[in-house]
Amino acid sequence: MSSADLTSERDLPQRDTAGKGDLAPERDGPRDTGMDDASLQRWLTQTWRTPSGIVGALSSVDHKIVARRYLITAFVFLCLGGLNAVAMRIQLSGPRRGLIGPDLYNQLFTMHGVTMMFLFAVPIVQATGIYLVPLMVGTRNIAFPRLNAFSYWIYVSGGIFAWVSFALSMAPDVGWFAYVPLSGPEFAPGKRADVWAQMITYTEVSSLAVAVATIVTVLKQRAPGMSLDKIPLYVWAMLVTSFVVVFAMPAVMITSTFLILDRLVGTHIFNPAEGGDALLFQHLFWFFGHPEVYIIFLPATGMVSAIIPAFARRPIFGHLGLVLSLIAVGFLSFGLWVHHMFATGLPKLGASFFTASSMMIAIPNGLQIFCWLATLWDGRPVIRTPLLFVFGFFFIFVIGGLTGVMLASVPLDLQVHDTYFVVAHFHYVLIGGSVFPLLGAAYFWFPKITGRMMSEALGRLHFWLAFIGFNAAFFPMHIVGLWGMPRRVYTYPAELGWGNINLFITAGAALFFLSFVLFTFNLVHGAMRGVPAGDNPWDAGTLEWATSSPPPSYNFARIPVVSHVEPLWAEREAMPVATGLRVDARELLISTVAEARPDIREKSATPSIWPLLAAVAVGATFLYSIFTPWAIVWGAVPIAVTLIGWFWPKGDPEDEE
Ligand code: HEM
Ligand SMILES: [Cu+2]
Repeated sequence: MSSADLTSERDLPQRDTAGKGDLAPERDGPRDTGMDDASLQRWLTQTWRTPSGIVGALSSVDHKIVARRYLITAFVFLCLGGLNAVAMRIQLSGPRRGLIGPDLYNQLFTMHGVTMMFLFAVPIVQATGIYLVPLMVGTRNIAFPRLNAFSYWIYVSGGIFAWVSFALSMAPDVGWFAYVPLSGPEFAPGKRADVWAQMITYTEVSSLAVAVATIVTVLKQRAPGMSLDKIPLYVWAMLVTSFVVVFAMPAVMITSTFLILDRLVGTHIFNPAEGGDALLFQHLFWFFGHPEVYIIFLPATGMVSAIIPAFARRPIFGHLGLVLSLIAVGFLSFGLWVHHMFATGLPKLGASFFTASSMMIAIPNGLQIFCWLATLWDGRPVIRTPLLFVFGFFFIFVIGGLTGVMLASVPLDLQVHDTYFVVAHFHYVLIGGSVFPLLGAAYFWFPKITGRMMSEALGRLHFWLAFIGFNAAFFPMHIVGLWGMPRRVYTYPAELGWGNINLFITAGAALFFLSFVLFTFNLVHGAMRGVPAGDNPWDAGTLEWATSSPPPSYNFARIPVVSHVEPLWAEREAMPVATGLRVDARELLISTVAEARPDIREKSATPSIWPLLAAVAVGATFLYSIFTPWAIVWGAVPIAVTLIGWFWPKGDPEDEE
């Protein structure tokens, strides 16, 4: 094994965390220079282990453990949101069904939208990133591991908060975007809209935390040699997505905070009668809401860009073009929000501008599809389940994109606004653009997470059930939408003749749901009984496949040195490695932003229970704040206590004589 010893050229300084001035070399513990594999692994296992026991499990800061929890939780929310959808579809399967009344129906579609967008789609793409990004850039943990653990606790408690309120029949019933004045103090008495507002602000804290950790991991913790042009596309996608999160999420948090202020404190921010502005709500909301679609979609394109080369057996065509289109989509996604507001009567010039920009975003998206097809065309594709889901994505997403271009034209939008045509469009985009790639990614990276393979035969069956079920459920919605069936109605009269087609839609939805039952079986069966996978079952080229499956707590015994986009394809025999990190303390290699030259050695946080306690304090404060604004004052005390515990300076025992 060749080794680029970092210590030989220039000994990397260690960041002094205890504020004791320059560390004397003798206080610097053992380093992995020249150590044999067995003792190196023994040291690292000891240093990076998560403590045992229940408290140990709750204090874990290992990005893989946090990510696994995130993934499982998000999947549970997908199933819950899916159950809501099935309930709605049963009610709509024929005219004048008396199963679900209007009140419950309002809660059902609101909870469905809220769950899918805030508790499933965004968290699951971020969770995938938490798992994969540190492995793909060749580092031992994510940046800010305690913040990362904190974000999970925030997310799961926010989700439980929403679903408990649903169980208590207190769930929001104002739609996932909760427009004022419908959600304002006048038309939404009770606590429902408050639950919406606080739950959104609260869970988006977790999304921001993950975004910040991802950005720093990608920019500062890349393996030596992984300059900007050698970053895998999936990692690029997560980097761009994280920036979009950082700029978009605060907009929705401001919206929901303004709403709760109007409701609880009596401000009139959205009340035109008192000088406020109701349309401001929609502008703020959609300044987040449109980029939100890309927060879900960009990581999915990154997944597609990882799956295609692995199965086409060649590097991706147009790497640079794909990076540039990711960045372009990230930027452009902020310029389109008004296309959700065409029906509000905007000035003509403004509407034309947003029509043009909405159509423009089809260009970088088209370029991406072109590069993927070129890669497949030129390669020797082996068709396995992950690639099947990518094909499904092409088909469904292109239809969704076409109806999107249709909707970007104002006259058409005005006709079909608030009909099932729109419901069909956004499910084509969301499910085609995100759920199908995610399913492909699940089959693709499952072996890296569990060390076992999922069944290929069941995978194919799953794909066909999902593909047929999906199209049967959602394609006819375009048609009933054009016939005029409005969305968000709990029933319709028989005379309109919408009964048969709705029955067909419901059957399709049932088939689609069934495909997820099969998928769940395949997941559980694969995790317990699947064939052992080995390190690199697909013979793929990026760094996550360089370590064992599942990876050890320290990810890599020796930090790889990178000189290609697909280092494993370039260095078939032996990968060069960097040495020089301490083995008795959690040290990471920090590198320069552009060229990824090793720069400094830095400590990574140790396990701690404080992130969990801090999340409990923040959660209690938010929960209490739907009853009284004073909660913010009292809640500040426990939050401060837990943050002090979290950041309490602790000398590194190895550093002290
Ligand atoms: C089993 C699959 C699904 C079915 C059968 C389904 C069905 C439906 C139906 C019937 C509605 C319209 C309710 C109404 O307007 O009366 C709806 C709304 C919605 N769906 Fe889905 N859906 C599914 C999956 C998803 C997924 C995976 C997402 C997101 C990733 C999603 C996001 C939404 C959103 C945001 C709304 C709007 C909610 C609102 O109007 O407040 N759905 N869905
Ligand atoms: Cu949009």
